[in-house]
Amino acid sequence: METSINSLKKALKNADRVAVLTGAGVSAESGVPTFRGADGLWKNYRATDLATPEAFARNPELVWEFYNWRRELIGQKTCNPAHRALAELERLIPDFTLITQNVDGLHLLAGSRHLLEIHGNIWRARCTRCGRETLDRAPDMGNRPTCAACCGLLRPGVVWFGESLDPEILRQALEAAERCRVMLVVGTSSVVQPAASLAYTAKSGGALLAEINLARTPNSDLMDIVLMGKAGEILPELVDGWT
Ligand code: BV8
Ligand code: ZN
Repeated sequence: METSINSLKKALKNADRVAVLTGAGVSAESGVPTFRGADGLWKNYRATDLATPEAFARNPELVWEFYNWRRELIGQKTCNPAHRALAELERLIPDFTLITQNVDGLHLLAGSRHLLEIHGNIWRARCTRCGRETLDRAPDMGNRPTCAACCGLLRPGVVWFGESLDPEILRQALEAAERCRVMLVVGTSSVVQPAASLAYTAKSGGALLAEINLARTPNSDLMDIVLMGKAGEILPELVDGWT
């Protein structure tokens, strides 16, 4: 009897174009807190107070305190077998696109290159006056960091709730979802839009859909294959013994 993981492995091997959507669950085994799980960030903090443009306009120091705390925490974490397996998959598949909602930068550290960070990156900061963007791995940016070029107030280089995603990045993500033959949806609760709709885009493009998660999600019924378990255990199994 063919197991689900073997049929997914076969589908991946026969696919010339693959797209993967990841969420906080792929960084969970690195010790990066997720958003909506038991110890999720949004359990202890109100996203509307900390991850919206209104919150930043109201109290930029508080928002920077939140992001400096997360930079301090994430800065001590390294990538885990899930990140590394996805970097390996990129090397094995001719046309591979990794679309991530995560802002922790761990996919880049693991070696992923065909990467779309659709919610931005916590290590980037953008000037609210001249738009200049910098990459800075210092854990603490201070609570009112300013632009070296124009002294404008810097903001975290992430996409907040109520903000549109970068149109070019979103276009590339939609194109990858439309064209792929297989889409993996890994470690996301599939509640945040428009990311969660990428699975529908792939489905309507005729792709085989597989979900890897500890629990079912609102998109589980859309999937051809649902693998329940840890991303850090299932993804390496998919690439083991590939050739
Ligand atoms: C926008 C960056 C246009 C900041 C984030 C349509 C319908 C309904 C609502 C909306 C809609 N369109 C827009 C909205 C509003 C909103 C939205 O989707 N709200 C939801 C919550 C209802 N969307 C937006 O505002 C987006 N903008 O659409 O622009 C627009 C413009 C103006 C007005 C309206 C619309 C922007 C969304 C981006 C927000 N920014 N992050 C920061 O991080 O600080 S979102 C945040 O959630 C993170 O990026 C995170 O990645 C993302 C999604 O969460 P997940 O990654 O899924 O994490 P979560 O904790 O939820 O789940 C973890 C999963 O992993 C779980 O399923 C768990 O079981 C699993 N897991 C855990 N451990 C493991 C595991 N799986 C495997 N292995 C493990 N070991
Ligand atoms: Zn500036």
